[in-house]
Amino acid sequence: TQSLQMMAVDFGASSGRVVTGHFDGERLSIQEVHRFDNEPVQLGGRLHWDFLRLFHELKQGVVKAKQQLGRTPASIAVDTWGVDYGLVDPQGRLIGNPCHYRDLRSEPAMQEALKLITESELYARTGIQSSSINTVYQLFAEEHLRIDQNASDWRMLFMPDLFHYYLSGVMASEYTIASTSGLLDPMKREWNMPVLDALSLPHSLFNPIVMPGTRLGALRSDICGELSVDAMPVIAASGHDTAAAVASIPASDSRYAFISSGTWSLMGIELDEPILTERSRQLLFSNEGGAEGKIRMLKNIMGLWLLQECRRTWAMEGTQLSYAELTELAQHAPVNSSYVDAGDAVFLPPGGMPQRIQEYCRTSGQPVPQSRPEIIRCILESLAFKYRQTLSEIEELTGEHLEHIYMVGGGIQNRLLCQLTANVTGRTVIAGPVEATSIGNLMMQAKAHGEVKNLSEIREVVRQSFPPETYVPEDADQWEERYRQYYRRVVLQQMKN
Ligand code: ADP
Ligand code: LRH
Repeated sequence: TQSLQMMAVDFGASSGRVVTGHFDGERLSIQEVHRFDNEPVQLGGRLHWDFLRLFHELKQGVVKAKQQLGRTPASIAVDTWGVDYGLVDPQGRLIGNPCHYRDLRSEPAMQEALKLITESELYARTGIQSSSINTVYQLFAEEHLRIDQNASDWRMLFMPDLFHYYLSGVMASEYTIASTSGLLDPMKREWNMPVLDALSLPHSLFNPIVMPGTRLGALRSDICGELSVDAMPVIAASGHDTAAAVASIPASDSRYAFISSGTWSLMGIELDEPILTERSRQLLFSNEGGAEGKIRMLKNIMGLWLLQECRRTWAMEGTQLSYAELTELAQHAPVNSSYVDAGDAVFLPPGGMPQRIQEYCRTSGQPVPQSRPEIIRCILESLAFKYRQTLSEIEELTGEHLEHIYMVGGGIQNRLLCQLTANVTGRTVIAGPVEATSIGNLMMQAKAHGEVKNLSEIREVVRQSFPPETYVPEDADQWEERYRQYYRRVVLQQMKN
């Protein structure tokens, strides 16, 4: 084994970072060389990602990575959030800035698409939970793709594929990111032709699927010249951030649920085959693709988006608060007795989050949280209760008892949420690493270099390199009682509506 120095670019929905990784054959060490905000831009009535700015940040990261390592890294790979894409013409020009999955255009498109294929059929064919953010509905919203002749030779590239294309000149769709779209056959792990045809989506839009760990090509010579770096390999490691995070869970057994905690909370379990039943559809579980063809059966829960948006609103009102300060406020909040459903699509769009949370409590007949500490406390407890509900659904669907919960991602820096999760679920929470996504990205590159053989070796390396923190459940009886209160106020209430 040689010593391997690589770089990973991880674009999350709220921030991005560029990390170098040094793998000595047994352990991985990482260093963050560049971090930046990822702020969407509302323009002309549409919510966009600022792709050019993000590409600029990526290039800054390449320069800083070379500076830090003293040479060009052995390879580069990009991962991003799911479902979003850019369109390019035959000359490789980007057709507009990619739209944000929270843009409102896809909600009516979803309703239209479901007139052509039922939700049950779509789920049976793709195994993806019903949500307006899914690529399938976003593409359906782009009517010109179906009717405009000029669009007949355009190609669709998911965000990591789009970065990889502009880095290497190679067009491909990496399997894990493609698996978030609602356009794949989860059994064959290929584009789902009957679904494309039902919605008249042109086959020509779609690129070949490549498996995680595929070398796409070398860094383009113009970029090498611009940044003074060598033509390092560009690797489609694990394009979907959540898939990369799950690959680096430091577990040695399989009896666990995971929560990848960032803007979203993705809670689920790793399986060999998808679950495509009517029950898993009703419970809103997705079957996404993982490393080595594994299936990530998981649920998208609103996650810390609820807190991010409150923070943004309060900043616009003139109070800038760090995440540490927000958590501190919740720590000293009065006892909470109001909850929201952290899976409810009413929380999907940006704007006015504190008011939307208050409105949810009001219309569901609960006390309305007034102060900022009360609102934060309501968010964090609602997330923990949603995790417990989701855990029992996973156990129902798989027939397994899951002994512990692995939590990874930036959200585990909220230690209050980790402890609440342990208390409410009554399961031990094993938290870490914070940078699971970048680590998964780097270790999938190491695999492509032939330096580790498989997923269990990857997880062994992560275990040795980044010791996790354990949270033991406390006050079981009190939280059991509170969960019943949540169940009555949120879950049963919804069943009635
Ligand atoms: P994404 O990849 O989706 O952009 P991250 O994994 O970076 O998200 O996680 C971001 C979240 O982590 C924030 O919404 C915030 O709630 C939480 N977070 C970040 N830093 C801290 C901190 N110092 N204390 C508590 N929570 C934090
Ligand atoms: C988390 C994530 C998640 C969803 C969402 C759109 O960053 O990738 O798994 O796909 O973004």
